[in-house]
Amino acid sequence: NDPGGRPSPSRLPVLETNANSFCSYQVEGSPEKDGRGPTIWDEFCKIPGKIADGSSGAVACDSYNRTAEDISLIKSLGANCYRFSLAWSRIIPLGGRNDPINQAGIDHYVKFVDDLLEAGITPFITLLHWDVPDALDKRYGGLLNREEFPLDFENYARVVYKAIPKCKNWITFNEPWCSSILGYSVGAFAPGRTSNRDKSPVGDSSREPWIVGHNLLVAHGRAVKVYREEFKPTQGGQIGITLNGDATYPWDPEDPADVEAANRKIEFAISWFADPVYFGKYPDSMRKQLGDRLPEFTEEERALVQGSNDFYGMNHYTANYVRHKTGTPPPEDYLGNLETLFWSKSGECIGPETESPWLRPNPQGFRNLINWLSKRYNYPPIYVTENGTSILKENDKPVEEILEDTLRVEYFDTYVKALAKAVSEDGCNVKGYMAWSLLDNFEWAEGYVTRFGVTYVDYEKDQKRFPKKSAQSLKPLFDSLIKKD
Ligand code: PNW
Repeated sequence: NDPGGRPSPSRLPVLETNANSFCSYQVEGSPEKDGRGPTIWDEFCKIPGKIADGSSGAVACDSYNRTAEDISLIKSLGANCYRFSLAWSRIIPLGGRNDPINQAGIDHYVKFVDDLLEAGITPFITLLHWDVPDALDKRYGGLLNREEFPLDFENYARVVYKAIPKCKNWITFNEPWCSSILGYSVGAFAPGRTSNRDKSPVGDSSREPWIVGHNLLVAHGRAVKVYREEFKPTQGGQIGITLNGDATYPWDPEDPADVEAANRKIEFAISWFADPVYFGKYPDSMRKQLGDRLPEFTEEERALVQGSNDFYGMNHYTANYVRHKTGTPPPEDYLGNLETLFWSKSGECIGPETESPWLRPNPQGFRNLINWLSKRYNYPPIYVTENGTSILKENDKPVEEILEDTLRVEYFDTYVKALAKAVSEDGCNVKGYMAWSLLDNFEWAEGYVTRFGVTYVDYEKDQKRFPKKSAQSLKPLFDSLIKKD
């Protein structure tokens, strides 16, 4: 493939992986073991009313103590790659560049990577999947601090690259949109800041999400620069950022205002981060709507951020119909709501209900969005780093029924086939696919009620794992699609 250019359509020789994805706080448990420091999620879970079932990640899947068992599980499902995140506060418990390094935390992850490689599984490491060390939040406002946060993240990244040279695939951040919007506008995720007076802690949602997004971009740029200058020449790996984003359909495809709103919705979710990474600037639609509430890149920051992806990490779950609105939106309202989202129109529903209020399956949307990204960013290599679904009331069913997760089997079947078409018919450059997720786990504000796993975890009985039907479906699905020479 001509790097950056549109490759000629082919029969999926590109999909290296059938794999699974994970985040430290959602699976590890053991929040104090081996010297781990507290994170903003440990603190957030203590606030009454923040987590649906009043739970936390304190035990979760107990994965910190079951690495051997989990690696055998991954292997038994035929996956050849595993994405997981590190807990920064296990490596530098207080987080900062002048704080002590915790060798026990490093040793744990070094061994985990060694064991994965031994089992023939390629590790993809996410440096930060939302669980910011709490000490940094208390010390200087964490992600809100434009001077300190990027430097501390750069230092942490350097410590990790040095300690784990065998890992060749790095993701700086998972879903900065969620950290910014859910953490500093909606208030549903840690640290939960919001302008909504019915909730606390109180923040300024008219500005904070855009500042946090900006700081995450600059921190990403710094971590990439360090990797490229100090480690890539000898280690030879690749690095990128993972962004989430839903597909959109204009409510009325004949109405240019709806078409524009559908596009703007993607720009506010994805291009907010991807345009600076690929083009060195924020989208015009955002500047127009947010004015000076959206920070400006200094020349130094722009140079750090532009060109900072070796690949595009894509997390994707759902789609929406989008209808435009007019008027001046309140500044605290994160999208400025110049659009309204719908699940159905004229009796036609975008997809079946799931346990997640924000998720309805629509596989055609996946293909459309892969094409949208490929065209806008000139056919970059894409790794799908998360894709999957919850199932309506799955948690209320008897275990035998949970294990027969037909809707999830169908979700993967239709989504992966849509992805295969984006590659073989549309010429998109998708390199790998990772399902979300290997195990049922701590689903953030939804607690343990919502299950995304291809493996059932019995939280009542010692975290025992039982693969669901979907767990067995992925390997045959990929075998049927990947071209063998
Ligand atoms: C992703 N939304 O999060 C995360 O990367 C995972 O940690 C998470 O478990 C998974 O999706 C399933 O939820 C999202 O409200 C959470 O739009 C919420 C939203 C989007 C992504």
